Amino acid sequence: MKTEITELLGIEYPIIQGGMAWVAEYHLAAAVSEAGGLGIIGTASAPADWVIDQINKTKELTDKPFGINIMLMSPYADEVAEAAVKGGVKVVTTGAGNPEKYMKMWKEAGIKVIPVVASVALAKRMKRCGADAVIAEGMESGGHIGETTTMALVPQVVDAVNIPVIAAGGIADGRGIAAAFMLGAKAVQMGTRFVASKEAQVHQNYKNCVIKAKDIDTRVTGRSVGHPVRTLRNQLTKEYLSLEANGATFEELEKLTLGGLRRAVVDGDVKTGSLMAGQIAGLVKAELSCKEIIEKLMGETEALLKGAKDCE
Ligand code: TUI
Repeated sequence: MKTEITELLGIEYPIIQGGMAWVAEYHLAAAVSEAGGLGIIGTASAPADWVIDQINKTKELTDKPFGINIMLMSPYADEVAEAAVKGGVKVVTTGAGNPEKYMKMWKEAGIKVIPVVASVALAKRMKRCGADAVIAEGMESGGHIGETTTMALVPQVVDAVNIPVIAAGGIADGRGIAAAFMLGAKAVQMGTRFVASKEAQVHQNYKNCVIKAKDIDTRVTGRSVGHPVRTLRNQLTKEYLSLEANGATFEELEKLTLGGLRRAVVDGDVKTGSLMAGQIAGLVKAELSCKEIIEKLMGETEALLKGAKDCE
């Protein structure tokens, strides 16, 4: 399936895997790229040597394009931004901030730069400083989120910039992908659906929580400290939200979430771990391989888009 994004990135299908902290390591990234999407290594708060190692391991598993996501709140963001160049990655996505200061370096290295934006203002700014595309991510997403929904954000970003827009947040099947195309997106980014994939090196307890989740099972913590994060509800979110309601300080709240992703992903501690997932978790019913996910979803999408054409 050809779109401006598949052409830009040299991939088969317009599906990009989210650069999820702790979850998006090389096995997952390579599996998504091998299946024809764009796999992404989520560098989160890791140092450059870990990132270089992950890039090398991904290259051992696939010859296809893949990218890395740089989490701009990371204390290692500067060295990881340089590691993208040294490691010869083709695509960089960014999250949780404004990547402007790295743009010149990445463009000179021939890297395709695709920032995640949560507003029209940042999308316009990214376009002006040379972004190749933007990912418009709605607040349905898991992890660190903005304020606006995918349905409202995507068409407004599409109208504001003349570079391709990738839709993210609340997409996990062919209906979501087809809807994103109707809003003007040229590809989608999905995270939650790939958390529950066979290749994700995520503790089975966490995957089972995604598979069992219902529509109303996510919570947003951290609004009071300016870092809203969406996760599946559990003991951690209950305690956090109650502390937040009682005016706890940043330090008190941090104590609860410190190491929370590791507890979820590595230890399978689904009570006190941070089970990042989007609102669409309720739609994820089974653990499939990345190839099965991509082929199933593209089949659904093509059928829906053909149906829409036949009605014209
Ligand atoms: O970055 C994400 N999602 C993430 S990052 C992350 S790591 C983390 N771990 C624990 C606590 C907090 C974070 C987990 N999930 N998504 C991309 C994204 N970027 N969503 C929203 C934004 C965003 C928001 C505001 C990007 C830019 C922005 O404004 C920047 C500016 O300067 O205007």
